[in-house]
Amino acid sequence: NLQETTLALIKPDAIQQMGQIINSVHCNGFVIKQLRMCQLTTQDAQTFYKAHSGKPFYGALTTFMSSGPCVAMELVAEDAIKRWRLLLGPTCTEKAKVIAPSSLRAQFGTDGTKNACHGSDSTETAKLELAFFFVDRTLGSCARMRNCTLCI
Ligand code: YYY
Ligand code: MG
Repeated sequence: NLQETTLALIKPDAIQQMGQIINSVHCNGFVIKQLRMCQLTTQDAQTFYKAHSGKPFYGALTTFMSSGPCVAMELVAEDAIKRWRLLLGPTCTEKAKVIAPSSLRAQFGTDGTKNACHGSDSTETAKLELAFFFVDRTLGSCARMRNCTLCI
């Protein structure tokens, strides 16, 4: 029954649908505590997904994640980690379309790698992933990441 926080990402393939995705965030009872839009470098993407390094999809995943802007959100809700992943649906978009057609990945994903959104999978990863995106808490400074194509 405790309020919990999780890291949610809108990935580059779904950035044009951010309005609909943020609407789902609100409709499903999540509160947005922090939000930023940024473009990861390949190195940032490799660090974020380092748990998957060595897997056959790692190269395609990190190339995709650095191919355009992401929206990162700190979401707060009761049971936020589990409930956000439930709203995401299965990792593979094709599978999501079959078994969870109203999930975010079914609605907005492209394929097994370009799957619209991310959610932390445990309290430990949520803490690490939130620190990855929201380290800069200085009021009034530009918190953009290196090589952000929105500004250069
Ligand atoms: O946590 P979740 O995103 O649902 O899946 P993970 O198993 O942690 O994989 C991270 C990320 O890697 C996934 O969102 C897409 C991509 N991926 C892939 O491209 N191909 C796979 N067979 C498995 C995962
Ligand atoms: Mg994962």
